[in-house]
Amino acid sequence: MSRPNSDRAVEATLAGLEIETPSWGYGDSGTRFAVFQQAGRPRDVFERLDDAAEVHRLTGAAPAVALHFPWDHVDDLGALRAHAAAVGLRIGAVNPNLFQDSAYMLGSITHPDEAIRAKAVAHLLECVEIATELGSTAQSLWLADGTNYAGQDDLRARRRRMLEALQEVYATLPPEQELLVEYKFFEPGFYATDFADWGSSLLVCQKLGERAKVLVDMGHHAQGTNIEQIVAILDEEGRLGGFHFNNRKYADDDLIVGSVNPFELFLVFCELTAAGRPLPRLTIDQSHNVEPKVEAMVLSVVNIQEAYAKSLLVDREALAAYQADGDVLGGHEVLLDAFRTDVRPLCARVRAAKGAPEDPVRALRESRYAARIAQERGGSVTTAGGWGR
Ligand code: LRH
Ligand code: MN
Repeated sequence: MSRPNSDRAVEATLAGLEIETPSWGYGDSGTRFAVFQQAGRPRDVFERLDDAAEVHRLTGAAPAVALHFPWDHVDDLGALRAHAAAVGLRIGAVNPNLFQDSAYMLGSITHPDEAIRAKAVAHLLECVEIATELGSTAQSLWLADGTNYAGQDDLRARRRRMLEALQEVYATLPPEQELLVEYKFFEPGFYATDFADWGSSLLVCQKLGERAKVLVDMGHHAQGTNIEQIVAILDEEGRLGGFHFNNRKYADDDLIVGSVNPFELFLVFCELTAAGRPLPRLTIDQSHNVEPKVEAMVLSVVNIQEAYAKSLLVDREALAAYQADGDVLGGHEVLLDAFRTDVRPLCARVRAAKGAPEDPVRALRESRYAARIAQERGGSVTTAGGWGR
């Protein structure tokens, strides 16, 4: 099958790929059963930025870091912003945290108690300030809000409370910031989740304003959900604000993006590149419970680079022609042709042109970065967290 886009054109487009890695992907993470600490784990947000800078050095495609507050809290935000710049990074989306404070057991901005809602709004307003000081242009909001039993709360009243609170926050959003609303179909809510699906997020975004958009986390859908179709719909509505890339086999597993279903990731990028519009904010959101964290992040960026490169190889004219002819498998085979193309040499050339190693994972292993930071950062590793501890 012919190649519509020359490799040179694909390389030029691929060189523009910019991914945000999550500060929390470098630190301790685990399941409700245990959190296994790893040697060399970053001791603070500055060292998390150092690890993120190493991922950018090795891939040439990860120039930003998403932060989470209060996990990344520091007294001197100026020093944090300066450190990011010093290691060649910028601050990506700011993620508020309304899911750990005990006050939010029954909800945050959906809580029946007005005082609790006011506390939650205060945190959201603080995060808007933090983003301004850090030069961040996005609030990335995920609410754990939900209920566990039918009748536990009035589902409509919760939605009204949520909307009222978000309207108050949106009204303070400086023009350079957007609000990304992430949904998740369950957990920690096991009966109802207030932002359970793309529709519930989209409807609220449309009520808030133009700079409110939906964030799609790959692990937040029921089994069998067609995520690339959701991408197409949100993109057509101009409300596709961003992604949290990861992969799952069962639930919100937060595994390495593309490690379970690389074809799905490719199809998501086929939709992202279908309209020729600029890509939305692309953020990785993973928890590396047993795998080496920096290597996991490097492999994740490589998997995204390759999925994007393959989507840029799709013969769009042939695809449209087969679709117009009702040729059921013609279009599918056009996609398979691009998906089955080995884009590793192309991606290696793009990296080399940006001064990054052609094979980032091998370069990381040969650099013995993990051994060096384990040496430098010392620190005993104990099994922390989890039930009964
Ligand atoms: C919730 C979520 C959300 C983050 C958290 C770390 O499952 O995807 O995006 O705040 O993980
Ligand atoms: Mn997420």
